[in-house]
Amino acid sequence: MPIILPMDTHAMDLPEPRTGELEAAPDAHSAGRQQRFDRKMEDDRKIEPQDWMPDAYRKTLVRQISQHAHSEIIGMQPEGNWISRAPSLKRKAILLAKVQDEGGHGLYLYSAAETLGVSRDALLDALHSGKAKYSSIFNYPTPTWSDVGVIGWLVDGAAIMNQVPICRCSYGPYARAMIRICKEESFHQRQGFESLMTQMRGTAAQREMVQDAVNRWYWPVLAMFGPPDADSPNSAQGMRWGIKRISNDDLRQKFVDATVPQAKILGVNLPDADLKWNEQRQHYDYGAIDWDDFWAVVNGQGPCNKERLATRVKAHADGQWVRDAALAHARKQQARQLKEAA
Ligand code: BYC
Repeated sequence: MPIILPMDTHAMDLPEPRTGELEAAPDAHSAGRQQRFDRKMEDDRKIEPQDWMPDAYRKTLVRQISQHAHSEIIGMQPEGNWISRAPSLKRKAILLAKVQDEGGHGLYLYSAAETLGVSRDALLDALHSGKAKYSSIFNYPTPTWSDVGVIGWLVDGAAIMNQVPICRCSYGPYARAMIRICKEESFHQRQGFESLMTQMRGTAAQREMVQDAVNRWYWPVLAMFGPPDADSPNSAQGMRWGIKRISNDDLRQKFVDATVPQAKILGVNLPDADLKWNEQRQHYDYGAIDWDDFWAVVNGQGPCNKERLATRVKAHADGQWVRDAALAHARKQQARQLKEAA
């Protein structure tokens, strides 16, 4: 993936260096920058785009924020599929707004990634060529209206669990983007739950439809938190850098603990025969996740990977005229302003 790194702008937020510092050997200078960065990490202070940061920190953030942005815009598809078939005007308006919110989240996140010196075009190229990852969860189909409610309840519920801690991420632009995103995700989760509650108060066929959707989404949602901590290559460093605050397994456990009582209120069964309260741990025990299935989906073999990517590439190509028109308009305006100023 072509990443354009900005020049070192550390000096921009520092007082003029003293002569001694100017004459210091380059390695002493880099050690000083590293020390200042490490001190910020220890003090739990934010890193901002103009601050010096190690290359590996920058690359990790570009990886995570861009994957997150891609997930948001690909995530518009499974539900977008139902906008024209929503059962009422009210549900249609809610769904339209939700899918637009997801698009908006993608835009804040691409902007946050751009502050790290990578261009949006390069990020989108990586997505469209299949090089970049996006969340496994969006490669599953949405055959019924209940799938839309279950995405709101479980997928957005898992997203909030994962994303609230990112509001405290050490990188300022990512942390700030997450605050608004989490508020919106929280609303999405509630609307999903409310839609399912309505369906559960309906006919036996509607209740069956909800249960069937829960059966299909529950395990992929648990896997969505990422591999077990012991098999998570990026976790340890991500935690040291304050990018990741809570581990994959701990978030998964928090999610299971929060979901069980909600499932009871809804009146649905979670499809896990091993799900049981553990008095000693004060948590629910849960069954084994099929990690082979998870990796197959991550690596392109899920039920909808090809369709999701093809739809995304087509939407980008179909939107070319809009980008061209916006650019032409901006150029015209700029030329007019220059003429007026002359
Ligand atoms: N799917 O070492 P690990 C949303 C990859 S949007 C695919 O634990 P890390 C929503 C991982 O990238 C949901 N790949 O990594 C939108 C890594 O591969 P690379 C997206 C996954 O980064 C619309 C490898 O596995 N949320 O919620 O420490 C509507 C090893 O993993 C997945 C975010 O992106 C997966 N599920 O932890 C509704 C949140 N899991 O990159 C909802 C921000 C892992 O080394 N991201 N992988 O090749 C994160 O919090 C972290 O990046 C993750 C992974 C927890 C996802």
